[in-house]
Amino acid sequence: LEPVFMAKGPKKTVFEVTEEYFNVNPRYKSKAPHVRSRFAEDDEERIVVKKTSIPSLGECLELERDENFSLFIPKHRDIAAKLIDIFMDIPNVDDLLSTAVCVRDCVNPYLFNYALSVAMLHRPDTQDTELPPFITSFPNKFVDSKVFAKAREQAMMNPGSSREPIELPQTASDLEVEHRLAYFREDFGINLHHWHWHLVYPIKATKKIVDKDRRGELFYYMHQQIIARYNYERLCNDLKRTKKLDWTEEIEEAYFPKLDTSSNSKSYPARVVNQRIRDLNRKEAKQDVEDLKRWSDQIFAAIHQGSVIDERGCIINLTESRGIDILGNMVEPSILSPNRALYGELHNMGHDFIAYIHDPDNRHLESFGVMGDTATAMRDPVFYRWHSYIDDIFQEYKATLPRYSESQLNYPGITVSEIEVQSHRSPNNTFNTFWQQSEVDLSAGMDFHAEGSVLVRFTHLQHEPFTFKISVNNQSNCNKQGTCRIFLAPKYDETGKPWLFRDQKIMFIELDKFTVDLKRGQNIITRAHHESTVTIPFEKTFRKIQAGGSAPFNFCGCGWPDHMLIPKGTTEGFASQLFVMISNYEDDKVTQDLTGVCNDAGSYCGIKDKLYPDRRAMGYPFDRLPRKGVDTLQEFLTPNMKVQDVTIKFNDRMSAA
Ligand code: CUO
Repeated sequence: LEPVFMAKGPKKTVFEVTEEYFNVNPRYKSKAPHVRSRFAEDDEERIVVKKTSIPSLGECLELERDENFSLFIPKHRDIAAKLIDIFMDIPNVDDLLSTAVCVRDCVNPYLFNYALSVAMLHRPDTQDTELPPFITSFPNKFVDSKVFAKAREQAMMNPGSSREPIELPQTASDLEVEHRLAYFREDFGINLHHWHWHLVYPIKATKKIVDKDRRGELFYYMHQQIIARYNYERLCNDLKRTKKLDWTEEIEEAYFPKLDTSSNSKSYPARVVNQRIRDLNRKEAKQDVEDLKRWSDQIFAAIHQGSVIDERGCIINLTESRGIDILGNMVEPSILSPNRALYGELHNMGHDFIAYIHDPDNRHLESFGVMGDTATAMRDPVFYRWHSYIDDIFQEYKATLPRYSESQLNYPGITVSEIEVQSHRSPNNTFNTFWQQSEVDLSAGMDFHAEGSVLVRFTHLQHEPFTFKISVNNQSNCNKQGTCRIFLAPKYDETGKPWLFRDQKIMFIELDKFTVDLKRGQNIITRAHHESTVTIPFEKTFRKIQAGGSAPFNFCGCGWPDHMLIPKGTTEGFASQLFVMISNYEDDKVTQDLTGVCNDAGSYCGIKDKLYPDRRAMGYPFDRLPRKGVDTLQEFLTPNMKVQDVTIKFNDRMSAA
């Protein structure tokens, strides 16, 4: 029996079980003498599975161990919520471990990992225990299945000794233009971020776990930023922005995942070109396509009325401050939706319809495709088409809000006079990108005994280190504080024309946001890329399990990967606009104690158990239509903002990490 989570480091962990354990897990009974014989070794950590630790699992056992698990399937969510509750209710860590050992051996492994991970993120007594990166637990959800055959072969031929890294095969062909974006969609760090985000913000669990500050708004904003980033990359690759999905039409884009759903080597189903979603009639998911129309009609009606109707028939106004949060929870929806009967399951069921497009009535006995899983959904081009549709709903709502007046944007007395990007070895105002090769050890997630490491070498985008240098003049009579907001957008649209502000505003990607002290007179602010509150560093994305880990890493697993902070650009240099704004801290400030809390990537992930660290609407100042008479970015600017033309230059070379 392999360890559940290596909570105490890389020492081998064994479990002592009682007769009751075999009542729950009878399939191990025949192996009992073998299991017990391992208890004698000195250097092993021993965990006793107590009789009292065997919970009543009920419906948690209904999901077969070899099935795939999806947060978008209501039944799976219900089971997960139940298992999260079981883990949350256990009084102490020893008992949690003991129960986890027992549960692990009889429930579906993805369900187990998800529920235990959510519980460990939210239990006060497991805050210092690291979760292993999901990619090392379930590499099959990230890595081409060919790699595992090679790893097995290597392990047999070369047991225990140092092995050559296995090269991740290319999954892009020149014939399919969508493959130009494979480096983004299949990036390990991006998919890990998305999986982790949904772990931190579950759709269903106890209210205490789900009801985080501005959760619905963050669902909107984090996914809006993903779409903005994807569209940016598309323009860099000579492609148009992604088209929002019209579910009544065929989906032009195909997707072939080349992943296995589990260690039993069943492939993730593919989607060929020109498929259309159809009514679902499966045991785990029954829904008519027509329901999407019904739900979206109700949602749009609510947006235009400026209010929603809750389950008791009460009217709740979509106010300027709270409206987007209500709408986010309602469109997703999470259990915080004000009325699931009326507004339905729009976004989640959209994932399901697409995920089952190849077998909507289960006649072929096929499981769901990558869109059914938050760890894999971002690999598929249709993810961005579906989320563009979802984002359009939020943009429709944002267009109903009062526009920011000049006084809501300006910071009197504060002028941003100059901004500059300083990179090593290149002219100022240039971001440099290139390919980099890195390695990750996936031995922990192998289903065979992989003594030693199983290194996989993969290629990812990377940018040169850079620093922002921002000159700010404080002409007021006092020292001041401000929030420095840094965004980047393409300078031209796909036809090469300058943008209208109303279109460019949703193309801005956030690069950083931080508080600054401004003394009277001239101030120079310098800020390095690795300080960004959008990202987590490469090492954290792929962090190793440290012996006796003490830092509260769990929440920090959420964050855009630093290596994808800057879009790819082009070899000639991709014209972009860097935007910097200093807003009045008095209007942004959120007073709370953040000592000892991980707040690496607050912009897209929030801060655990704390308020979102910025009082403004997420995406401010680009989240609303501009004031009357403003058609261009230049016209939008107030003295506390500045735009600088910059270039993103891609160097088509390969560098080792
Ligand atoms: Cu993150 Cu649709 O919500 O994938």
